[in-house]
Amino acid sequence: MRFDVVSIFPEYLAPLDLSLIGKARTEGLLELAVHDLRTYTQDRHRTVDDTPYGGGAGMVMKPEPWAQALGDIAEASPLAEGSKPTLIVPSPAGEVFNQKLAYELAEEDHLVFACGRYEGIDERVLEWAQDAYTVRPVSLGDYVLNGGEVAVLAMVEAIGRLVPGVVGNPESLIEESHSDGLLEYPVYTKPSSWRGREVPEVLLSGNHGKIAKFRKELQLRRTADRRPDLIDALDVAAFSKTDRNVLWELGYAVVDGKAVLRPES
Ligand code: JBK
Repeated sequence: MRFDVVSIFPEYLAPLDLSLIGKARTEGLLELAVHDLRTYTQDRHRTVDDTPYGGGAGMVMKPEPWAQALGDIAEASPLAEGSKPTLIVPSPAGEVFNQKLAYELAEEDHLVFACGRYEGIDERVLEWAQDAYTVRPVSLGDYVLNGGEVAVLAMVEAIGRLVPGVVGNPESLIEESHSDGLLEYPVYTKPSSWRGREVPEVLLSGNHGKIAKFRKELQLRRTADRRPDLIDALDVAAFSKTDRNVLWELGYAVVDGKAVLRPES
């Protein structure tokens, strides 16, 4: 898998030299190049922004440096003639990034990330780029960042770790993919008694059936508490009687395979 990242702050991407992703690059599992957008400018001041047509606060990224950068990167793509690299444009106006999209993008062989700063990139760049790229504006979530770089760090890590061989122990990937739409259960390690706090006794019992049941109940409880949106999305028809009973205790009834809050709760 090849990644190209274009940014006016290439040093921002330095963490990608570290840890899991850095090791995968050293081992040749991932190729990653960071390009400084300013090297694609033509003027003495290496200008990348200008004032917005129609008015408004802030500046907009000029189209031509982007066309030069993205044109060069598309030309150098390792993909066969006739298949397009995917251009990911981090933007609060994009589709929301999630694990499903991470899996989908991990199947691609060439991903290019365009990091905007200021109020964003001239919209015509995204239209023009569709000739050479599959263009996808993608958002990390509903909050304001100063630019796309931090979003790219998160997406490259989430996608890169799904590439075969990048995560040393593939068991950890399998466990996540089985996470069935619920938040993870809490974890504990030694000592079993720490500053007056005990590890739940069942986890010391060696009874794997009881442990699995305990963990599933905690998953359901914390999901209902912290992420009720995930409860709404569950396919409860596939749930065991035990899990349905936990949902009932948490105030949900099952209607047409969906968990719905009981009116009286
Ligand atoms: C945001 O990916 N994002 O979520 C993102 C990218 C660039 C600027 C932003 O404010 N939220």
